[in-house]
Amino acid sequence: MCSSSQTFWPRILIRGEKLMPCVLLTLLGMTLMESAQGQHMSDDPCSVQILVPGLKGEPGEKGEKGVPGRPGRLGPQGEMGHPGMKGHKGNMGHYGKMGPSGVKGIKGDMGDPGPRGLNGDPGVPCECTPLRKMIGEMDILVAQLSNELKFIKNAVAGIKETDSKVYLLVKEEKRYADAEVYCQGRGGHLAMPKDSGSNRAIAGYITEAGLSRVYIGINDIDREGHFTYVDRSPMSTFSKWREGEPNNAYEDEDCAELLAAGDWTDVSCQPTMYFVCEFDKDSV
Ligand SMILES: [Ca+2]
Ligand SMILES: [Ca+2]
Repeated sequence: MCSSSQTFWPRILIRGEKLMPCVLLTLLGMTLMESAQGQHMSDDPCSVQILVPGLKGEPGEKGEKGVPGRPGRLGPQGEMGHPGMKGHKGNMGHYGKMGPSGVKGIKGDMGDPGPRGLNGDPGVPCECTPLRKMIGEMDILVAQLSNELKFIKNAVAGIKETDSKVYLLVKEEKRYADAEVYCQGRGGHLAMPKDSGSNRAIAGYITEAGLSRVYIGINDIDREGHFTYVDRSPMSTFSKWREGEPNNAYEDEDCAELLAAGDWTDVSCQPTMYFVCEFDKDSV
């Protein structure tokens, strides 16, 4: 087995330089053990290959500075830095799409008149004069018919009659003279009550209509204080003056009104009020 100790050295050297201190320690240990235990070494020289640490030696001299090491691993990501300064304003971008239509605006002022147009073609001569005359006559007829229709409506609405008279309440406010003209235009006069029966009929008429007074056909226009009927017939047997009337108040009362109660009073002829016409039954 001692022959193996002679091949031991080359094998250890092949493993590398790091084994050299161990080999040296081994040789040192062998030397020490050979001096102390020479008998054992001679019996089994191969067993001393076991590396046994020796006593700690004296510190060696400081070696020279080694070569720089390799770069270390990549470090962790750093924190976000502070914002930099504001950059310059960029160039203007492209125009966007057209937006939706807005609300309709307020109508503007009228514009200036345009230029005068060309003259039109000459018209066809027509016989217009007779037509215009006919149209004018028709307008007059329509106006008359309208008045007649109003009169008939009034009559149908509630005409009053006695044995010999027909009374019509006209709900159109007129002055005394105009009221008489109206009644005459229809063949009558303002109402002339010549007895209590007719006076009561007229008074009931205006009461039913909800009125308080109407003109009747009595006046002293021709001679102050001398009352006659509007057809100039004398007041001979019947009168229905209210107590204290006629009084010619303000020296301006020459016409007469009939109150709803049936009494008469003299009043001015100028105020406008409703009135009652009378017609002879023979003429209606
Ligand atoms: Ca009078
Ligand atoms: Ca009076």
